[in-house]
Amino acid sequence: VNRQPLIAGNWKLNGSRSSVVALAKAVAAGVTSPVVEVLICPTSVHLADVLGVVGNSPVHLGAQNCSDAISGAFTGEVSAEMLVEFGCEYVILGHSERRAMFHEDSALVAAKCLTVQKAGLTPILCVGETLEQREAGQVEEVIAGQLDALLDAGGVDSFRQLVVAYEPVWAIGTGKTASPEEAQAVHALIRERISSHDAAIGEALRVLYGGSVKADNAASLFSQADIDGGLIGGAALDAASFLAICEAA
Ligand code: G2H
Repeated sequence: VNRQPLIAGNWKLNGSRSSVVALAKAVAAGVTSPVVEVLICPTSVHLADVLGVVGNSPVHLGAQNCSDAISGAFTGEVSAEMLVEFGCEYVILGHSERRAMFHEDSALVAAKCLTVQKAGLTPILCVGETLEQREAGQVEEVIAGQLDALLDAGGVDSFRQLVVAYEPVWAIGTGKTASPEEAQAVHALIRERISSHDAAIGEALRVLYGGSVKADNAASLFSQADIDGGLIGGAALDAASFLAICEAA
């Protein structure tokens, strides 16, 4: 199977209207390769401005979170249909920051995945273990639990229109990166878990690596057999670094 590499910029809680427009312009101007799919995910309030820049470019647009509800009395939430209306094709769900700071559990993240898929969005489902869990030898168990929540809720078919991002929590924003071999081992586990339910879906599933990916470590990560691109935080806020990472994919 030929899986198209995906490089996704997770801009997190950063930027002003003018700075995100400038960043989006620089990214759009620098994307030349049709081989790599390039995605940027600004905050929801910046989507309209960024859509104005990338709407007619090869750069795809995504959001960082979404409600599991369709509409109604859910103060402060943003719905999948709203994201679609603002040009989003993807939405990051279950990022470790949301799991840790906003108390999202795997059942809620699974519900969100199913809701956004119904609206036509592709979830980027984030999974990953903490340092404590790694040191306790629980990597496989933790990742399996995070994947199984969606397998239980939606079956293996819910992995057809979905991307998984493996983000070891200890590597996020810390400057520590999993070695290419460490990451590959977990990516292979993830693919295997889905393949055991449906070989074709597992084979087609794109699994991104995230956690302190930089221009100088990207190529060695992306050269691994089961690493199909990256979810990029800090380095995505600098157009030159982000474009260099896209080139490495
Ligand atoms: C992990 C990643 C992007 P960073 O959160 O999702 O951020 O590259 O800054 O570690």
